[in-house]
Amino acid sequence: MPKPLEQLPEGEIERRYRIGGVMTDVLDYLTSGFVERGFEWSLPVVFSESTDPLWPDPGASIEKRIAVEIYGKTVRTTASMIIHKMVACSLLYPKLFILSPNVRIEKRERALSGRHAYEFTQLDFEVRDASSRDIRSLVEGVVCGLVDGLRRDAVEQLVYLGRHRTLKTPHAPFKCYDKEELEKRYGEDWERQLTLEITEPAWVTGIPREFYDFEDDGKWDNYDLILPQYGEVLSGAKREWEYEKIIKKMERDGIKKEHYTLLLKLAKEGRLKPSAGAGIGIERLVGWIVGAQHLGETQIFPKIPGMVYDL
Ligand code: ASN
Repeated sequence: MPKPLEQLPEGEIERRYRIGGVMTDVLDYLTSGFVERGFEWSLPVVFSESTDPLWPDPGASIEKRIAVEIYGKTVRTTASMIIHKMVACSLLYPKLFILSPNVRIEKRERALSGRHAYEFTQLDFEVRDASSRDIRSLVEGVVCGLVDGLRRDAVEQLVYLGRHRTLKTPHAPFKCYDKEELEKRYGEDWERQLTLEITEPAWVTGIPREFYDFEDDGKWDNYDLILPQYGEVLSGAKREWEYEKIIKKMERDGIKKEHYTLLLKLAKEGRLKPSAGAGIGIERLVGWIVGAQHLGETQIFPKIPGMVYDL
């Protein structure tokens, strides 16, 4: 399990320094890539009345939800900026991205997965009037360009980390699997099995989950990006924008409508616009690139489920 910074032996400090170098290159590439593609870069928020319900989500495992009272109102810490993205994308920026801290108090047994942290960073982005296909092509371009760029410019770090030979530039378009088909083939453990089977990043589509992902007649227009030997690094979807549909899904899922007052008001007034987007887990992406055993190795101040260090 990754130790806190002040307890790391010298050799490990050197390794972390190299991982940090890759992190800098990844953030540099991603942020400039999105800016060059015409996205506005917005700053994140921490407290809001509405945040991602993370429910129902087959992948969620939340031990505790954080809600505090400030100025006479109950606010929640950001679980993801999905609601903010949908609103900002409808009312202001047709294309935007945010590097946002996400707080998810995962169950403590998830410390062992090596892929969970109770605080992590997402590059969350959204595009007005986009289709799922548009977003998947965009992501494929970004991922291929990123790996290509690192293989060219971060040779020293990748050689040191033992990844220069094994990290290969993927080929777009990535393979695409239907979640139901995978479940038929592998059963409930489909994600792990797929992770072991693939040698390049691959898409999984049609995953039943939160109300904001678009669903038509039981068919979900959403996607996860799965990295070989690693697992899910990105999730996204085309979004719901119509009031009646959102209300129906919230009622079906037992979501508290009073936590989504503004979103519902905008949808009712027809001010919520169709969009699609996704969020990339930065620590997971970097963890895969550098070959980390635990994503806490990519965080200077690890936030491992169940373990609260000083910083
Ligand atoms: N960022 C994700 C999305 O865009 C949502 C999430 O993180 N739960 O769909």
